[in-house]
Amino acid sequence: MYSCSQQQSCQIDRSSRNRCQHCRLQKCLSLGMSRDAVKFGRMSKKQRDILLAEVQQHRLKEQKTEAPISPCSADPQSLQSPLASSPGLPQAFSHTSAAWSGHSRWESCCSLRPCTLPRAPLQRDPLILQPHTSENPQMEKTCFRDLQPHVEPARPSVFQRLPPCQNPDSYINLSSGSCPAPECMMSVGELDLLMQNIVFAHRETCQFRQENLQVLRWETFSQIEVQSFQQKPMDQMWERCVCRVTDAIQYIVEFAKRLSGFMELSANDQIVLLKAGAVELLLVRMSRAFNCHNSTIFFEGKYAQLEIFQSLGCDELIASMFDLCHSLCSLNLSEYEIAFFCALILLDPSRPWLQDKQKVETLHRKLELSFRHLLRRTHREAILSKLPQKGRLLAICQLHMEKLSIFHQMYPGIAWERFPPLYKELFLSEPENS
Ligand code: HC3
Repeated sequence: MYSCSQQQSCQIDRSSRNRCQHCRLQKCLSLGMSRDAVKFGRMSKKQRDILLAEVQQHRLKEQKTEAPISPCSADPQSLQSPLASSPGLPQAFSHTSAAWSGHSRWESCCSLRPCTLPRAPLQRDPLILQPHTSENPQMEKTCFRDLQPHVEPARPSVFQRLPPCQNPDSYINLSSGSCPAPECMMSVGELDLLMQNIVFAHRETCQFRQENLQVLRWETFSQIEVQSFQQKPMDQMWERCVCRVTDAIQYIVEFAKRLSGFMELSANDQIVLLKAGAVELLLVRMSRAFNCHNSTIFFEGKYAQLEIFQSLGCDELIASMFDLCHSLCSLNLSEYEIAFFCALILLDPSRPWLQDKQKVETLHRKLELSFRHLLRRTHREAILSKLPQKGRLLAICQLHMEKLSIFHQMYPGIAWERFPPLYKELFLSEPENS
């Protein structure tokens, strides 16, 4: 605690800054420095290094399961290797900011501040979500910002040579009759390059590494823990789940941003595709974190039985999500296949409100060719007819929207006041979200 011997109005500049600690502190705070920054500023380099090392150690412990978001590795074959973290990515994807501000891992997602997000996809500037970070005050001001693409744009000539070919019932076109063989349209090199892009994008943004999920898959909640979840008030459980879901969707946004061609779409089309595809991708990603032997899903550090979500009042929704996970798990999809399936769902040219449907069609067609090429090489073409149809994913998404709307009617105000901005932006309609 500092005090000022004058009238708390000392001039503070470079030469006089050490004369009055009270006024210096007040000036720092008034200029927007956080108390932590003020404190750290006063530490010696040695003290700061010790503290940073401690925080780093704490972070590593917390990251037991979480996959870092990292730059592309040169090894497309291995999805197993741990990757270094990427300096260019938003802090919300590391837990540094949570650690500094004293929040636990599970609190960090809700540190997103309210912000203005585009309500309608049309007529907006090119904006993409940036999560809030307490370390980067600039980021606090806006949620959607311009972003540079993470990947090289694909060569237009490759796209232009692809003929349109669509089957509305499936994410993958199975009618090979009207579609030329991939090799005729794209070189093997091009097909492989695209495959690498998809796989890297997935690997960098998958949130939890497969091997870590495997290690934890038998760690389930105890009966007492299950009961404690079940006794939680409905609104609290909703808020908690919505925060987790929003966290996962932020990783999906990052996945989209890395997909070749996505950042070259108009802002409108990026938003349309993300709004329409986010939950579908979440469902597919959910299957990675599902243990089909005991029907449990990874939730807040352990594997959760279906009953844990009882107080949400969404039994039918959760049951259909778990059912889908069972179906997907029975296909034994590799990380490559999951990556492709997600990319195909996201870049779906049949989404309503797309401005440049043709561009998305071309991207989708190219993805399809590359996916088929991979499946041919791995002798896995049989899975194509077994992947869930669009209608099944759509039905679950609609159920989610219905349940959200019921919750919103039951607890007017809660969704608006306590749900993260990204979730509101994606799932609450205009009048509710204004
Ligand atoms: C359990 C969960 C669905 C699965 C979500 C997963 C495991 C999906 C894969 C991501 O990489 C990680 C991840 C994070 C959050 C997990 C969700 C939290 C809550 C949700 C339940 C099924 C409840 C959903 C309820 C509601 C109404 C919000 O949709």
